[in-house]
Amino acid sequence: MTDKKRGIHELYGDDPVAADKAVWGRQTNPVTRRGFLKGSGLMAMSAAVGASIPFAHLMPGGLIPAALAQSEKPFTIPGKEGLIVLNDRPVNAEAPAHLLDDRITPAERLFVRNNGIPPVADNIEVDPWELTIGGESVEQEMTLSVADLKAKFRHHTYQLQLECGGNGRSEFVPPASGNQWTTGAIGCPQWTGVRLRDVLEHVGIKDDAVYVAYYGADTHVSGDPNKVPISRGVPLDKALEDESLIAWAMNGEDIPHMNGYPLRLVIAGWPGSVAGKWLRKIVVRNQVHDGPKMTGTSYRVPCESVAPGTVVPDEEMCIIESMPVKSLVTYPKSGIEHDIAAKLAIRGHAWAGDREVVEVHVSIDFGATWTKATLEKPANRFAWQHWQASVEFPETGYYEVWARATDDTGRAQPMVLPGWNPKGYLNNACHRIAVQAV
Ligand SMILES: Nc1nc2c(c(=O)[nH]1)N[C@H]1C(S)=C(S)[C@@H](COP(=O)(O)O)O[C@H]1N2
Ligand SMILES: [Mo]
Repeated sequence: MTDKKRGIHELYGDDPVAADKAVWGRQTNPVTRRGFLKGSGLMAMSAAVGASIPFAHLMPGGLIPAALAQSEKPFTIPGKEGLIVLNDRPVNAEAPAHLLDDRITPAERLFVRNNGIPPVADNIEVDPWELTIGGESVEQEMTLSVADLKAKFRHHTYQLQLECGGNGRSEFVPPASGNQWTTGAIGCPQWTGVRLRDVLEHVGIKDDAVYVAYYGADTHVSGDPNKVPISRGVPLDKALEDESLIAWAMNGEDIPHMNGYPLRLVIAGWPGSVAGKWLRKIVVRNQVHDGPKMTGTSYRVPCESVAPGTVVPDEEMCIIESMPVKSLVTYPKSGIEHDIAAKLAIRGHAWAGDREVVEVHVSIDFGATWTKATLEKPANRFAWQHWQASVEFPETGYYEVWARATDDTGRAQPMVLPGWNPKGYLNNACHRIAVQAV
């Protein structure tokens, strides 16, 4: 063992993402054959070849393992073709920006963020699937089947954005541990279900209720049945909004297994981590919920901004609420060649958590000048908004197209990385794509 390799084990122990970064550089790359050209994560590579790689530290960066070069098997999650797999235990996969071009995100392109091991797909039966509503602030605990939910309450369909709080994490310096999301942990499908509010009113909640949280059917990666991978919640006001749903359908079909089949919460505009998948239990609390990933540094940022790398005491960390204003360029794909004689049509989406986006601008000169894009209204509150613009390149050469959205409070996306925080949340820096004008 070289000193470097030994050091990595001592430093990072069982944290595969941190170890990957140390061995292979900042970016944990996709588990695709193409990804290996760029040097994939050590854990992911081991999983892909089916064994640990003792001499991994001697492998040239970017080498395609022969086992894979000879295999025809693509490394994809069934039903999620095209997504870039960041990690496989638990499974985490994101969409490259150009695959998010649809106005309504198709099931295939919706990212997957698992904190634990999902219930086995073949063992899930919808009929006996039950949801219990309990906690110290319900009048009386109640259990409802999916059929009860469908029969007893009015159905609602909304297009709602879902974005992981850690989307964009890969850019933070000093780096933050966790999934190294680039820009693809966002999607905006259409969800159908019943209002959380209607169900809570039916069950009856006490006057002291302040928080509503979830438990899912997934299990802890350690295999310990007494451990819960994640259980988060939102203040009562957010839970009672019209668009806060207990959903059984996405884009008119069953929710995909990896996205929470057969039942999940959708609470839009806040970190995706409040939207419980494989929903088994809802608890109404008389205090801020204290489940796993609600406390410490999880889904929290320093209440006051800090210098990069600062160690922040837990009591100075605040729970993330609305996600910040953000946008994506979804067409064209980054890296294209474009004929200088023609204008280039560009488009994408913009969103701002609980708020609305009022303007999107684009720049082809590294932010020196900006052109206003055409921006549509959202399909409904908490849906992303589509924008388009057209640009002309003055001469041949390398350009970047930058997009910048502004919300209805006047806040715009920063052009460089926003406030550093220990876990790398809320990176809403402008999205950039490369264009070669030829
Ligand atoms: N039961 C359960 N719910 C969960 C999670 C999980 O690991 N288990 N992950 C959360 C996180 S961190 C995010 S960002 C979203 C991701 O939803 P998706 O995988 O459908 O994209 O689900 C949330 N709900
Ligand atoms: Mo997340």
